[in-house]
Amino acid sequence: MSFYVTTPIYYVNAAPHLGHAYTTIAADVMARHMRQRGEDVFFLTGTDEHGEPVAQAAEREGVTPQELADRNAERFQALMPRLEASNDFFIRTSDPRHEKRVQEVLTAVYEAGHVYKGVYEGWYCPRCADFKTEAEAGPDHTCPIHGIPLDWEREENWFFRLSTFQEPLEKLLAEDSDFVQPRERRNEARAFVAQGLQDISLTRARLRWGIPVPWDEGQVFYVWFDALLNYYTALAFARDGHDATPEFWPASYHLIGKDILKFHTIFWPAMLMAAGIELPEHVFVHGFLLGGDGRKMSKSLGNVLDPFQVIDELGTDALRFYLLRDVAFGEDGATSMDAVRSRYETELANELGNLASRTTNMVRRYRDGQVPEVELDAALAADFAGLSGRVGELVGRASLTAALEEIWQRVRRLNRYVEEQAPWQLAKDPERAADLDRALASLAEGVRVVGLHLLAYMPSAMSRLLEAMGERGQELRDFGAGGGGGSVQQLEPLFPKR
Ligand code: ME8
Repeated sequence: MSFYVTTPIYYVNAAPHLGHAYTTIAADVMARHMRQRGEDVFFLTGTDEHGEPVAQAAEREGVTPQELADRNAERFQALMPRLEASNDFFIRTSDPRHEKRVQEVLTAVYEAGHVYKGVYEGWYCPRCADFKTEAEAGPDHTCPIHGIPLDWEREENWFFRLSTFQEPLEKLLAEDSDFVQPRERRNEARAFVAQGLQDISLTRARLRWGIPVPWDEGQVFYVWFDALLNYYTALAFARDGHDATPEFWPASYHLIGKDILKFHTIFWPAMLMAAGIELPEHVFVHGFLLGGDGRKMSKSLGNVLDPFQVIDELGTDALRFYLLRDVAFGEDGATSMDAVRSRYETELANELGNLASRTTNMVRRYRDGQVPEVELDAALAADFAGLSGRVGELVGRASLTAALEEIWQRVRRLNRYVEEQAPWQLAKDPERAADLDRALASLAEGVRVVGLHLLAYMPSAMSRLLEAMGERGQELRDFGAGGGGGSVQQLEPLFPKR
């Protein structure tokens, strides 16, 4: 089976920030988890380089749009290894291979009769690159997202007949559909369609920084269609020497923030229908990370959590864990350095870190590093029953916080098990050697299973743990399915106290 997951492609008009790291980490957890399940995975991220947001930022900085794109795309590319993102490709929309394919797809849409020439007149936000309806515009015709005055635009350009997809979209977003998740977001998309869809601009006449329209060279494509198509075009050239589209299209999951819901849940499927291309399976819309004060993150408010500070101080695993643990994936949530430090100490260092070091230390001290090959504790096994199926089901529908909670309950269970069994007491009594064997073997097995399930969330620390625990493979498995035995090595603290 194949699994194809994407992040939005990020605008190169600004430097990478926590919001970008967030969606990337979430997609990475899904990709890594699916690889552990033996799926053939493709994970795509990249940068959105055309359109007004970039052209205007370049002008402000006195450089060409391509120079700005090159400079900032590099910063986004450099972000990926720092997050331990295992993306299979990084697409840049100024890549000529993308441009050519966008022209091909949109020409097919034009030839199929879904495009006509008209005059656009209305409000436009150059930072969103979005045409706003009266209902969407903020007070005094300002952008509800950026707060800047909207521009009144009037230009002749080519229109996409979005209105003809009213019914197919209603069907796509119907009550029983899971195309858009979570359900509240699906309802938001439905409400937008229910207002009645209007045709939208497919091209821009005044802008130069974009992909030329093949049938009207004076115009460029509206940046959103150029950008959305990245999910499809990339597959054609991401793998050297062959077109991976047949293997991976349709995409399994597009992960996006709620700011770009309209584009992904309405414009995108309509455009694909017009082009005769199969629709992606799911769009998962996550919430917004907010400042520590619960307000929108903003540099001027000084409430922005800096992902690089977290990485430098506590490591990438801590950042990844924190973001998916502290804010329920799908909802909005406040973030702060204090909250990261607190999760690090209470959960990573005290709960997981201590469990790992106690387990390795005890197997080494009492059994010379050899995990006894004996029957495992039935009560503990019962508390682990069905874990991998449950976690798989949750991660499979992007419920990443709920899946992490399932795993964490087992971390806590293992800590209680250590206290209940008190192996240090058993070790004093030679007659209880069999009990000690069973306790140590069960504990080692529990730690291995927990480590395997946490590997997608914290790849570095969990690889170290699994290696020290003598776990050979990375496939997800249930408690007791690993064969047991094996040897355990010394483990440096996974999450050292700071
Ligand atoms: O919109 N909380 O790019 P962009 C959570 N180029 N996620 C956040 C966030 C926050 N505070 N801020 C940003 C664009 N994000 C277009 C996309 S896709 C075909 C084109 C994340 O650089 C979230 O995923 O503004 C959001 O949707 C995305 O960054 C917007 O990134």
